[in-house]
Amino acid sequence: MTGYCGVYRDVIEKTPMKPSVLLINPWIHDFAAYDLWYKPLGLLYLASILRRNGINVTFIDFLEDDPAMLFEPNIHMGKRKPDGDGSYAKQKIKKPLALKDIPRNFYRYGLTANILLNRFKKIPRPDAILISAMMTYWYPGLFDTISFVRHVYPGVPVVIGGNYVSLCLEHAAKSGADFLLPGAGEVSVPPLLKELLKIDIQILPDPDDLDSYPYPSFDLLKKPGSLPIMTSWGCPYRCSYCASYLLHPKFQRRNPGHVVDEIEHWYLRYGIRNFSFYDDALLVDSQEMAVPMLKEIIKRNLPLHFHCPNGLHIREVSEEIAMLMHKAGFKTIRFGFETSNLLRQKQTGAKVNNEEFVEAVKNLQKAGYASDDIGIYLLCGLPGQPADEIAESIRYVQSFGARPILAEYSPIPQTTLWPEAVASSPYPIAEEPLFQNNTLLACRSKSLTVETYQELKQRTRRSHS
Ligand code: B12
Ligand code: SF4
Repeated sequence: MTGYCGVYRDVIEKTPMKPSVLLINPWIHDFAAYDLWYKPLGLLYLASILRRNGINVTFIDFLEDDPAMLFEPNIHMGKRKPDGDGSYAKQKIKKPLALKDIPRNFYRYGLTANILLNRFKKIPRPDAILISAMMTYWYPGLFDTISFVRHVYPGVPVVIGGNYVSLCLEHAAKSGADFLLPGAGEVSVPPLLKELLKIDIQILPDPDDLDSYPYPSFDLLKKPGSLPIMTSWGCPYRCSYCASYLLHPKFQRRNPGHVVDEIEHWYLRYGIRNFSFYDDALLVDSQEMAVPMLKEIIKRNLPLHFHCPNGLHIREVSEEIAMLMHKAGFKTIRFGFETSNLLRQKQTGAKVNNEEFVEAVKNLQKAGYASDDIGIYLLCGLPGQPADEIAESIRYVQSFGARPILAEYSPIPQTTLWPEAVASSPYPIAEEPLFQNNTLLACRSKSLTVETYQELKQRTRRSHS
């Protein structure tokens, strides 16, 4: 715990006429965290739905940038790049006991308690607090956020949701929150708030029709350098290491024209020129979404940059898609290839094979992408995966003139690969989500030593043959 106990008495307690709900994007506690165009999109969708129903919504982003952080003690300031990605401000903190033997520093990413208290002073006392949780192994930042808001607003109900709650419900019971809501917040939050606040919530989106959703409340973000756009939820594939279908059991899409309308809206309203896509399957069945969407962006002549840090489906990259992506302004392109090993491709879900990879890279090069632009994620540290396989995959990707990027395997509860992950790990990954941190390579085989891993990382930086 940090030194914020007791100071909550300063917080102004105003009671507004309308019910008021505070949404919080919590601290991250981790060895490393980099902001790859990340925004708490789920929370901001919830904000719009609540506002539509006359609820007063306030939002505090614990990860926001603030120049006042310069005057806080022991802070490493974050740096933002022109495209909107960048590093968060961070403060070294004590490692959780479970990680005491890991020889790396541990940090709290985000604003200090001092600065946050000033923010809390400026908002009305909420009737309920909703906090979002993303990575399973980020729960210490969430738990600390909960203790913090409990001190600021004793007696106000705290509700948590998001991926951690959906994937580790039992563990989340230790969080100290009053309500745990796994799954889609837009389905679970309205009935709870109706009951808690004794209010009427009637205007709801249809969870089976993404076009019925309001735009996220991006006006709550402080001067965003970039914004995320969702075109779909879920994925039709079932890769054994992935949680997509657990979080969104149905693959659903918006109308591509509506997506471009939204992009244009944020460009015209706030001058946003950088957009990220978080979709799990943006390019799948490209005639349904990617092709019409890209053509429309080009037709409207929007001077924008798009970033896809979350891995696109490389098998979908036809000559047409590659040209359209390049022309529409897709700047950061990352693809999930994972391995060049045929057997592992088949065992983990067969989302792509080597021929499809080679064809797609050729199409991207032809469209004008340089080798360094074509980022290819390779999974590293899967249960039973020998270091040689990763080395061979790096060589393979480089030999076709693309850039390999290692994605360290994070074991995720409830996925198909989970039982094998639990069996292969020397850590109690099922009892302690901290060991699901990708940094730990918790399921790596014997041949993938720390030195070998460092060496493989070095190889990914070498120039391409
Ligand atoms: C965007 C994203 C990223 C980005 C941004 C992260 C960043 N640090 O900048 C990038 C690409 C960089 C990334 C990286 C990684 N990611 Co990632 N990422 C995602 C992704 C695709 C989308 C999350 C999202 O915003 N969804 C959209 C919004 C609308 O949904 P949402 O916020 O979840 O909100 C909904 C519900 O959760 C709920 N809800 C949300 N908040 C609240 C609050 C309340 C109170 C309630 C009731 C409900 C609720 O309602 C919302 C609406 O339905 C998810 C997959 C997914 N489909 O969720 C993976 C995911 C979270 N990532 C995952 C992984 C494995 C990783 C990596 C480890 C991959 C790797 N090996 O390198 C790294 C780790 C990076 C790090 N340390 O930061 C895993 C989870 C791992 C874990 N153990 O938790 C996921 C689930 C991917 C998967 N398919 O398995 N990631
Ligand atoms: S294709 Fe990608 S998003 Fe879909 S299940 Fe596989 S890894 Fe997950």
